[in-house]
Amino acid sequence: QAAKAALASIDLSNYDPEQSRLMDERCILVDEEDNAIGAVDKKTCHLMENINKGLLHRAFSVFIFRPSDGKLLLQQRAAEKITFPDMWTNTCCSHPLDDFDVEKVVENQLGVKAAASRKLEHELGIPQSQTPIDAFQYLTRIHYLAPSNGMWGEHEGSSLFANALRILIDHKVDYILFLTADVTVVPNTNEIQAHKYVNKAELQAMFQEEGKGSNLFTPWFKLIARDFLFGWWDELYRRRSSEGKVVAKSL
Ligand code: DMA
Ligand code: MN
Repeated sequence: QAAKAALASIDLSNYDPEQSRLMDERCILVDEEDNAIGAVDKKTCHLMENINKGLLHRAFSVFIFRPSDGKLLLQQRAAEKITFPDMWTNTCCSHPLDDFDVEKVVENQLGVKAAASRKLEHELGIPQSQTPIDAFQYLTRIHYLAPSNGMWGEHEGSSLFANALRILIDHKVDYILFLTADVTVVPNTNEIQAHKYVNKAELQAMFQEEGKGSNLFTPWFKLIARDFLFGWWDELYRRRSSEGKVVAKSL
């Protein structure tokens, strides 16, 4: 009831019609232990009023690495995006949907992997044949929380969320997925305005340029990069050099 009232108060008519339509997608609501407890549309999930009441949903962040040189594929979000427009970020982020039975499967993280394959095609035009479900490597889950006062909060999560992070206007359990694959990118310009491959040094340089130019990054990507990504990336390079192929460390 309160959620409905909050929802009614937000008018999306000034936003891009396609992105407004996508706000009706139904995300999977979860409890603090990541058990599915219901479903609600994406708009409701991202309203601060509801987040402050503890509403939590399931999401994923994919990182694609190119086998030949281990570079990471970044995307720059389209100006049309309602949340975090124009920002550079990891290869693809979105949510497994309650609308599809396969995306609700918890075993072996099949649901989020299926959603990742679907959204890589939707956002970057990567054929799903290039992103088979069993090629994704699941690393960990991260608990993001948006605190009510808009400032960074202190960690107080359960043991499942020992590595909890907090970002603004979001409250989600985010599954981190790696994929090492050669992919064909045909951008959906309603979703992304640019993409590029970077190595660690190039990404560090982009972070250092931030603020001076247009290299603004999403908050979750900065936090994942700061706390996890560079370590995982090292591991990926180390294994590549010792085994002759790129694989990510499974945590
Ligand atoms: C949301 O991604 C998910 C995370 C982990 C930030 P998004 O804003 O790109 O959602 P969508 O692709 O559904 O628009
Ligand atoms: Mn997305």
